[in-house]
Amino acid sequence: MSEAGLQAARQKMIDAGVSTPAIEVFTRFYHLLESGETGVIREDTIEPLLDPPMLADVDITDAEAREAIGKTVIIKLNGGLGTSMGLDKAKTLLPVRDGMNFLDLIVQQVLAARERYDARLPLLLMNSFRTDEDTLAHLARYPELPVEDLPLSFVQNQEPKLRADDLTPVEWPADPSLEWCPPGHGDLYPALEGSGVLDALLEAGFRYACVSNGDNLGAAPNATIAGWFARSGAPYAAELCRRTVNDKKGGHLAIRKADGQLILRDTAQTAPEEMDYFTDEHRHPFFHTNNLWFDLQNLRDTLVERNSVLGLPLIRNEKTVDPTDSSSTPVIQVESAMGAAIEVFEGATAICVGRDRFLPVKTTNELLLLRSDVYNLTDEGKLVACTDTSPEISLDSRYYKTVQKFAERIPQAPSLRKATSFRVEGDYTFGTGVVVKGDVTLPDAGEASTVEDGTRLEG
Ligand code: UPG
Repeated sequence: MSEAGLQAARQKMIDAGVSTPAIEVFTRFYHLLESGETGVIREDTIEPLLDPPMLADVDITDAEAREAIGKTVIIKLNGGLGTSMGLDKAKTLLPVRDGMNFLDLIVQQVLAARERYDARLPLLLMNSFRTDEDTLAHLARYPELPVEDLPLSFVQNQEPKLRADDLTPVEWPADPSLEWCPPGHGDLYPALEGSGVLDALLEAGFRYACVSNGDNLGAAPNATIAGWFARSGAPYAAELCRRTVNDKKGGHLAIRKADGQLILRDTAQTAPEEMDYFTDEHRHPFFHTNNLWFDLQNLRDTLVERNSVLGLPLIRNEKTVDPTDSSSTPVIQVESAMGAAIEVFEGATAICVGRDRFLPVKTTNELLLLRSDVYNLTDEGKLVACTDTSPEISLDSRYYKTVQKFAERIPQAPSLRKATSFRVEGDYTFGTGVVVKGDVTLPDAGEASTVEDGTRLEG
């Protein structure tokens, strides 16, 4: 039955024009799924990673840094739609500061680094079929951005969602587009290869890639890390940050007991009853930022040697075919994380960087912080924190979860520089010039209320 399922899925991908590397990667995952593999990494099979090298200890000459950044390409993951914030287009099109969105700030960072280091430094976006058009339309306002003949984007693959009961490709005539899903950001490697971009970069003389999430404005081009990576000779490196009590989401690296291999464990690979270990910042003190470096030549050699299949661990994602309808057909989406490549490159390493390299926007809580005076925007497009610790923000998800509701109620961010925590419970609309100091909670008044212009909230 499932052999027929695999053939049907492969045929569906061939008919849709999906590239051969992506079909081969999918096929391997399909076999793993069939064999009962869940992808879960148990706590008793790993040791915590406790002593990664520190960026602060790195001593690189200016010449080394310049040489390495001169051979680097910046890649941003931009396939996601920001659905958790109610968006139906690329999250990077969302305005962040002074009328500029994530893309504008990313471009500003890249152009500034080009000038500072006299580097070619191409910017490449990994888009999905949903984000490519809008993103490229926006980038058209930067005619100076393209480098030589390199494209500004490549589009990631799509794969069939599989029926949970018999692993055949699901059929959903009501909306056939829902029969497909993106294979997660582990698709970066087959997408780079299948699109021809990997070869184009090597031909143009580039050697290193720095990849990061499009919604992480902290991951600006960094010549010191490029220099460290080049000097290390490692095929691959992950940037980590020291964890705080608020860092509950995202993955962490660990050492596999069986063979001493450094591996990534993401949330989706953790059993629900072991989430307490996963989120314990004392047990696993560093988290994985998803800022990665790899050697393009080594990647290409490895892909050729392994017939396009890197062999990343499987992430088995159980959903329903229509994510908005929990009674629709249950499906399995086979996915992988790009950071899991740490276990497939021999000699892969990691480095602990400053918190300034990790400024993700997953929720409107984080968007509020970036829009506030906690951060200064430099003319190189970087957001620099002007406080030692950021206030903890918690906006009532009933009224602020989607960007639309959030923007209606908080058109201008209050001053949060002197705040330690800011909780909003209930439906408040904020005027201009509001200042928050100390620990402030606005309790649910049971009705829509207004915080008048210039109000000082002190706790
Ligand atoms: N994305 C794609 N294509 C996909 C899936 C995601 O481009 O098929 C993009 C998405 O737009 C976003 C980025 O990938 O910019 C990251 O995705 P997201 O879902 O926000 O993060 P997670 O996959 O949950 O976690 C990643 C790493 C994890 C790390 C965390 C840091 O897997 O190890 O701790 O990022 O934010």
